[in-house]
Amino acid sequence: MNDEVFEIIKQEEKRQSEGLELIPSENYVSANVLQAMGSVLTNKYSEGYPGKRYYGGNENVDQIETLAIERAKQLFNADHANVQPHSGANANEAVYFAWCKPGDTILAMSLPAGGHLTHGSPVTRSAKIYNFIGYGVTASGDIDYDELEKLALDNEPSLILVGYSAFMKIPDFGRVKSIADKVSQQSGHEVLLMADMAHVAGLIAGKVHPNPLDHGFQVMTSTTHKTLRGPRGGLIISKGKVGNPLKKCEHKLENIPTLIDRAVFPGTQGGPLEHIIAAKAVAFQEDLQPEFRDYAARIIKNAQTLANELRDLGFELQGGGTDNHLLLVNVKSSFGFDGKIYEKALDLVGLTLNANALPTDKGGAFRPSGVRLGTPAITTRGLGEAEMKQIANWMKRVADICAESQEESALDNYNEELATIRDEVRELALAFPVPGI
Ligand code: DSN
Repeated sequence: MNDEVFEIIKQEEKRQSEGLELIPSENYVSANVLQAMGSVLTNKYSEGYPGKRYYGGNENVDQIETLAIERAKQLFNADHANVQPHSGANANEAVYFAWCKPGDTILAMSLPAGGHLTHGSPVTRSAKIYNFIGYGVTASGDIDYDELEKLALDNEPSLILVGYSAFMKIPDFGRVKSIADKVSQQSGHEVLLMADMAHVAGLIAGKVHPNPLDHGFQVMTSTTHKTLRGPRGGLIISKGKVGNPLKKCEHKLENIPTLIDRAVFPGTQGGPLEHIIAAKAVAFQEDLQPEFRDYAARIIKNAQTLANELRDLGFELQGGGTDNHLLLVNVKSSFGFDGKIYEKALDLVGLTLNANALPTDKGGAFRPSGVRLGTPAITTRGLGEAEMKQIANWMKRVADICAESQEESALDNYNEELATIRDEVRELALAFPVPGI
């Protein structure tokens, strides 16, 4: 094949192999997951659900989607799974659409506190349809449950959402359930409890993190490409009665699985991506194996080792450390420079992470005080305690360079030092091959 696209893909394989991926929402899939994604299933239209399609020729697709659904249910102890959302954003949008009317109130963690864009950021479509109210975190980095309760009782939301993309604690799902019960009693309406566990779904599947569905939540959304180590895509699982998605059903919590099916298709999406659904099925089977539990436990161990090392080297960590896969580092308070210059300098040495605002940042999305990093991807490659110490050490050497240069443009003056670190990172990275390459 001589299309230049394949040359660029080769360059990306090299970038991934020679660097270390510290973005907490990224991971590496297996060769089998890659193979399923690159299959002829992409040729097929299959609007509808297994056994209930609007096109012929779906006898194989039906079997694949059914496998994906059954495996997802088994992974999360759920009554129902919808494996069709093209992304986590689509999954969230479908749940809002399934349960809320325009103007309804949704209570969710605010973006600066660690929530996600799709949880009510004013720039999103959902925020123009629903009335989002944001709760925050305490100084210690945990959810501010007292504030959540007050906001819930004052505003009587239709939906309470626990979910985040920059939060390092384990949510108290039981406490949120009891708040939802109080709102229901006070308002007389049912409150949907939704958890967006995109970041930690693999930890839940690996049984090292509580499952919100075991603590009174009815719905959990996720992406499938983060800790679940599947293809880029979305997933919705739920508890309740599973009905016929082609027929209307009453707006009741017990019908949430069917309301969700109807909200995904035809509510918010068209034809499902069956090649991606096949890859989800393959990944879910991998996630059901005992080795995956070991992987999930190692993600947390590596994150905590990295946190301890960084703390010892003078990095100030939001919330003091981590209980999951993710760390937020306040580089501004630690060393005086912002997250953007640090992200850039680390990129130059082959350590990829992202600048991230901290709950205390005031509108600092473009020059945030922090960086966000995590261990799912490097744990997949087999890095362990010794390598976490090495990464912390490189991060400190790069931090020293940033502290001296202060400006991104001045990093050029440190090319030699950065190149030395780059060579060291490359050597270690190549000793831990990327799966599927
Ligand atoms: N972009 C993902 C993350 O990095 O957390 C969430 O959508």
